Amino acid sequence: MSPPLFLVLCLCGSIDSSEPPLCDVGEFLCHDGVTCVSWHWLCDGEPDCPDDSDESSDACK
Ligand SMILES: [Ca+2]
Repeated sequence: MSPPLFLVLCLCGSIDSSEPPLCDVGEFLCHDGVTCVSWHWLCDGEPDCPDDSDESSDACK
């Protein structure tokens, strides 16, 4: 009966990133990994990322 540590680790892993921050706070990193767009542009009906990932279903959930 172990506690759900994987949940904690998962949450911490998403916050304590080992990668350098590519985007400023309030920006969304496109799935291409290099393009940052404002969160205000997320799911606004117009693709702002080169790969349209700001309008993808997982970004707009
Ligand atoms: Ca957009």
